[in-house]
Amino acid sequence: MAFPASGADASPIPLCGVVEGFYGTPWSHRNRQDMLEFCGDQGLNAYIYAPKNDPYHKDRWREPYPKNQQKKLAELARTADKHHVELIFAISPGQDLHYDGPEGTADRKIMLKKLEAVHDLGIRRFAIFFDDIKGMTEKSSVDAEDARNQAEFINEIQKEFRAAHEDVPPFIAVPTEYYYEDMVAGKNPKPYTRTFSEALSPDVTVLYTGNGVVTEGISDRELEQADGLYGRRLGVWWNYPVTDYQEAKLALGPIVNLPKKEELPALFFNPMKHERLSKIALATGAEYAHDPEHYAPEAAWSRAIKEQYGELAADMELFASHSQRMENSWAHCGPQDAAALRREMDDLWKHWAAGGTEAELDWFELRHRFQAMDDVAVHLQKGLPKDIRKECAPQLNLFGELARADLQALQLLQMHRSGNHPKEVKKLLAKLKEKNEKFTAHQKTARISDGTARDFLVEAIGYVETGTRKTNGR
Ligand code: 14T
Repeated sequence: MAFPASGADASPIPLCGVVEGFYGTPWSHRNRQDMLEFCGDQGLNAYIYAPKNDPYHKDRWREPYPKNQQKKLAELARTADKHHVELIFAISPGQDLHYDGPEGTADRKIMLKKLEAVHDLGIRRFAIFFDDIKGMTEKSSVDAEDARNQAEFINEIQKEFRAAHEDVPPFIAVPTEYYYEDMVAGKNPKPYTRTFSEALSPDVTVLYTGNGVVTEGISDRELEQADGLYGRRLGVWWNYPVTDYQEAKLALGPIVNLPKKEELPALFFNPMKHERLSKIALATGAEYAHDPEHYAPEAAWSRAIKEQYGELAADMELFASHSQRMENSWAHCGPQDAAALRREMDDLWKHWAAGGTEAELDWFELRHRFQAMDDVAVHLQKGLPKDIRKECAPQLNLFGELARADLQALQLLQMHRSGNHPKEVKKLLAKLKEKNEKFTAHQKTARISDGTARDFLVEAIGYVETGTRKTNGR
């Protein structure tokens, strides 16, 4: 859906867009140009340039951009302008910034010079980030003194820089304690957060990521609570569809569970290294931003895929429905993978042991589903534009392989049930166990359909081996 970037129908969230803030391979110049145009089309009005692996953004922040990169940044600024998107330059000096003495004075000068050079390229808004500071791991946490230093640094830089440039709006900041659970001890703010929030100039927009780094959502109540803690309205840095902590998986679902009523001063989505595939979630994020209260994630998601995939939309919907959930020991976000298929699998297991028509119908239903997955994998492999196919090749390949393995697992169940071919059952069982091990071994490269198509194979093997259903904890 296309929204106007300004005017009566514009987003109620004043600054809303993308933060290129992920670890790993940064987007290419072409990716960025393309994303700026996409933001403009979607009515997203801001783009924060903050690639963790751009040395001039973080590790070597003091050094000026080389000529060829200056040229590219200037080009991005022009593209942003053309599409009514505000390009925001972020810098992450935290890991080795000096605050006191001559070194502190020198670093403030260096920072002003660096921002000046970026301003010269046509960029007008700036952000200073203190998240994930190297060296903090030794100290394990930040304290009130760190907070005062950082806040006063931002205040001073902002004051001097804005005094020299009327056209520069207030800064954006990310603190070191940037998620709620890290900001509090019990109900009270920890020393860092208390001092940072009090010392930082009130016109600076602070971004936080919700209760954790990557979480299920932010309710109105939770946002209100975080705002209360900070003594200002916090903006949100939303870590979906980013996948830098588990690159084997693609986050192709909609944005879900953001506040409905509370007003956000700013909202930025951190995407995947896969620029094209990030657009599904980002388009839903744009819909959310334009009407948070009435946002309907699934409908927005279907619309986004229709708009972006045309004739391949139905195929892409099925593939994407199997790749939405991001989860590991500390990250939990996005809708379950293929929830409808999971229900059908549960139906089969409910009926299978007893047999009868119901079990048979469930079996045929599943065969139809797995067959459709196989077809979709073939269609997409043939039909997707090359740049998109490249972004999802391992997962698309796995999708087809899982479908075919699950079809064989259905075959196994049927043969096992009939009792007519014990030898063949044994052979097929061994073959499928081998496949299963292969999928597990390749989990670092590709994951899809977690808890659903990926698990059917495991469940069927378990059933045939033990006569009961292995449920994988479900
Ligand atoms: F600045 C923050 F809001 C933020 O989210 N920082 C990073 C971000 O660059 C990264 O893309 C994102 C997802 O991995 O999470 C933050 O980085 C972390 C944080 C962790 F606690 C990476 C790993 C962690 F264990």
